[in-house]
Amino acid sequence: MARRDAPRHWGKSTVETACPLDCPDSCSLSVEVEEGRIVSIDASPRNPTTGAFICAKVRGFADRVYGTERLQYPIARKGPKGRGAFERVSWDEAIEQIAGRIEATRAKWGGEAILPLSYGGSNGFVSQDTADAELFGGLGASRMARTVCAAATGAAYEGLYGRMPGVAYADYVHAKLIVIWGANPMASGSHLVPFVKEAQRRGATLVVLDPRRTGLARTADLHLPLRPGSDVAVALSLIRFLFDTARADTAFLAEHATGVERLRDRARPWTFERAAEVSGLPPSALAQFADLYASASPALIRCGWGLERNRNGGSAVMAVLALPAVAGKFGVRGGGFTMSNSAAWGITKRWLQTPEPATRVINMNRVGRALTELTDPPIDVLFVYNHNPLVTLPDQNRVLRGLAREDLFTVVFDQVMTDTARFADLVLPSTTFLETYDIARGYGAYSLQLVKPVIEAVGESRPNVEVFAALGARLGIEAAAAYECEAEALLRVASALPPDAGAALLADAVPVPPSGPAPVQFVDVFPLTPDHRIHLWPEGLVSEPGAEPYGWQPDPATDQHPLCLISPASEKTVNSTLGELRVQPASLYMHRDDAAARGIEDGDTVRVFNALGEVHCLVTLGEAIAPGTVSLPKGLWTRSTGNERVTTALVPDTLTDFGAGACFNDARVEVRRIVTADLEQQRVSVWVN
Ligand SMILES: Nc1nc2c(c(=O)[nH]1)N[C@H]1C(S)=C(S)[C@@H](COP(=O)(O)OP(=O)(O)OC[C@H]3O[C@@H](n4cnc5c(=O)[nH]c(N)nc54)[C@H](O)[C@@H]3O)O[C@H]1N2
Ligand SMILES: Nc1nc2c(c(=O)[nH]1)N[C@H]1C(S)=C(S)[C@@H](COP(=O)(O)OP(=O)(O)OC[C@H]3O[C@@H](n4cnc5c(=O)[nH]c(N)nc54)[C@H](O)[C@@H]3O)O[C@H]1N2
Ligand SMILES: [Mo]
Repeated sequence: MARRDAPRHWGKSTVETACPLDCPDSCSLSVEVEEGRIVSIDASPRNPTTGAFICAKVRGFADRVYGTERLQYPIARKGPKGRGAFERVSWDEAIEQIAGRIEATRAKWGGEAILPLSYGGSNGFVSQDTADAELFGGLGASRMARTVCAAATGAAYEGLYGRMPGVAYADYVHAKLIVIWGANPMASGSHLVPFVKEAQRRGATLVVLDPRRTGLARTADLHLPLRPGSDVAVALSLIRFLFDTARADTAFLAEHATGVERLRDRARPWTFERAAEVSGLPPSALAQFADLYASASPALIRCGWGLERNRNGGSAVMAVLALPAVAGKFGVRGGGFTMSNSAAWGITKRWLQTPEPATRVINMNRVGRALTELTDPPIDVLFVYNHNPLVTLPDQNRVLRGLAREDLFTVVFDQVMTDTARFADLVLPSTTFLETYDIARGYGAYSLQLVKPVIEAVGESRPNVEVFAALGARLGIEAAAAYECEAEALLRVASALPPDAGAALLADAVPVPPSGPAPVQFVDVFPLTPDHRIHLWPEGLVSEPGAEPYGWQPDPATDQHPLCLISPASEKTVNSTLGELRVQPASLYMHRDDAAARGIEDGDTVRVFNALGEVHCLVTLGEAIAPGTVSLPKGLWTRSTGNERVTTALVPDTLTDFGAGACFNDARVEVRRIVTADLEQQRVSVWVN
């Protein structure tokens, strides 16, 4: 196998690269290297949107690169599954073992008994969907529906607008009203924040819809702490108001939209009073919001992902994205909306040679079921990469039962010894983005950038393409074997990008998307639907049985489990990436009144539970959350709690109304104080045996 040309930096040098981690911003980075080691990582002024600062996570990323948990060489399981005992093997032995098992599995069950399990949110275009896709496609493996995130938002956005590009961060300064709806940019995409603050300095009004009083909510003119899952009701009550008070832009709708009457019908029952009942907000606050939105121009909505992660997620996003159309907010700089800008580059994976096989598709939100229930054929080989399913997928206990199967052959390919890796038969060490080439694309900020190796690969870690190419060579899958090294993979991908973008990237410049750096919606960009109109009643979406656009399904709370548990992004990790560096034990955030009703005090150890599982953790009390809602971060590692379970142990594997997405925020729980305090004493080994 060809090894990549690692750069050698003698003495001190600064390397310009970019961050591919799963975040809307995708920062440019300047990395200082001395004697081949990373000395510092900071913002690079190359990219004006992210040039002033970067997050603490990436500034400290060298702690992962050189950390004690970093995987240095391949290891093979010794002893029972999940026990965590491994012994070192060579790369050749590891490749041989995997290939041998894949051949045996295919002979016995056929290719569908192999399941590649990846998500790749923190991967660019080189380290995901290149040699890996060719390999698993060529093997006729089961396919993965990558629905853990942005499935409902994606369905709604695609359905209404064909993913028309959104308002650029820099244009937020022109808005007179900014609505931050189900997003927490201070944690999850911080380069939007300075533009929002500048708009506020220039007199803009800020409205935040979030069950938590987030950093931006604290500075907002109006904070609406709605009940999670009630956004569709709130947005439809505004739409009803706009039509009923003749403030809907009927001329714009007639020219640019279809399905107007059907939307109006769905909005009709949603008076402010009814939306108030469902959302827990006062009707007067809804009326105030509606009036602010109808009156202001330019008015801008930043739609996030918090509102999608429940049974009504698709309809909620449809209703929120319909608002600027109904209210006639497009056509001015600083007006309209931003959702995900990932489609703005028009990139399709043209570099792939193997057509996707027509094999069965497994929804990743139900991997626990796939591993424990499928028989025709069962999953016999599981190949996990670019993903940490044991902590990030719904219904952790079911995923755990699947991973604990002694007969399942599991490969985990990662940078560090994750919770998932503990259940592997073989663990393979991968490079980080500071050791490889990749192409990073922002999905908030408009950026597409080259990621470059800054240091040599640590230990025996290898980039994804090399490993999948080696397996391809061994298994006779030519299209995978053709990726000789990652530099070659980079050229292959870059030459299949839209020509301007590919050329700019290879010249190490920062390309501009086809729609320009700051498009005005309905001036520079129009819906990418076939007829270039807004489909307010989107047809043909993947929907759960019985789901209709702008539908509302009641809250799943019960008397036994009345509290709504949400699990937003935290400043400490990117999903579970960097969770190994978390030092504080996890803490549930709870409203003081909910705690008082249960005799819980600040700093207590609590049991958060429902029918699916339980989590033991600390509790922090305050008033920065709607009563009835509690919050525990996503992306925790099992060591951060007292019983080796994380938030996902409480999350049902039900699906969103549209897009078959995850319902992380449909977890309903009860919370009780654990009397014998002390997290450490609670730490019992509950994995297996
Ligand atoms: N630091 C950091 N940054 C990240 C990530 C990370 O893990 N850490 N993750 C990245 C990824 S993968 C993604 S998808 C994005 C997500 O970025 P965001 O869209 O910001 O997503 P969340 O943090 O899930 O939720 C945002 C807010 O929605 C609120 N919320 C929860 N339920 C509801 C609801 O039903 N309605 C409304 N209106 N609000 C609700 C939460 O309280 C939270 O403050 O962030 C990315 N950026
Ligand atoms: N409770 C709860 N859980 C959630 C959510 C929630 O709202 N609530 N939201 C979810 C969301 S928004 C998302 S996007 C998912 C994401 O969930 P995951 O896809 O599991 O993302 P990460 O936890 O970051 O895990 C990615 C793993 O890939 C590894 N990796 C990174 N680069 C490479 C590489 O080049 N090669 C290899 N081989 N490995 C690499 C990293 O080290 C890391 O362990 O989590 C979801 N989980
Ligand atoms: Mo995500």
